[in-house]
Amino acid sequence: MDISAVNALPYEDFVNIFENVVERCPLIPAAVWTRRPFVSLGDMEAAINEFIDVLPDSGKEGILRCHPDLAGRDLRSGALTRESREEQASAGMAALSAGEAARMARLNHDYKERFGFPFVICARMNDKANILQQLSQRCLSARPAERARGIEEVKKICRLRLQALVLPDAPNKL
Ligand code: 2AL
Repeated sequence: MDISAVNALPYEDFVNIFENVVERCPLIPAAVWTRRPFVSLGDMEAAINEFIDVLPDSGKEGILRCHPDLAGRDLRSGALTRESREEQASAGMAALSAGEAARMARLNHDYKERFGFPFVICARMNDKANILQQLSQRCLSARPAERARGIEEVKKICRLRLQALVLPDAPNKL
C-alpha cells in the first residue's frame, strides 16, 4: 500500500488499518482522516504528531496509560496487541531470566507509583540491557520530563508501525 492508496481509503477502512499505530488509541487515526490527502507517509506521521502535541497533559498521559508494561501481565496472559507482542519479543522481553523479570516488574511498579503512568520506550530501538538501564534511570526523573519523553517514544513506535503498514514496495500489504 502506498500513500495514494491510503488517501483513497474510506473512513472505516482507514481507521481499521491504522487503529493501533498509537497503541489502543483508534481515536487518533479517526481524527487525522480529515487531514487527507497526505503528500507522503511523513506528512501523515506529522498530522498524527500534531494531534498528539496539542493535547493537554491529561490527554498525553492518557496515551501513555494505553501502553502495556514491558514484560508485564498482558505479555504473560497473551493479552498484548499483535504489534506490541512483536515489539516486546524483538527486545527480548518474552525471554527474560527470572531475575531480570523480577527487576523489570519492580522498576515498572516504582515508575508507575512515581508518575501515575507507565514507562514507555520504543522496544524495537532498544535491547534488554538498554531498557533496564533506561527504566532505572528514568525512575529518577521528574513528571513533566517523563511525560514528554514517553510521548517522544510513542511517536517513534508510531513511525515504525506506520512504516510496516505503508511502504511503496509493498502494494499487497492491504
Ligand atoms: C511498548 C510496547 O508495547 N511496544 C513498545 O515498543 N513499547 N510498551 C512500553 N510500555 O514501552
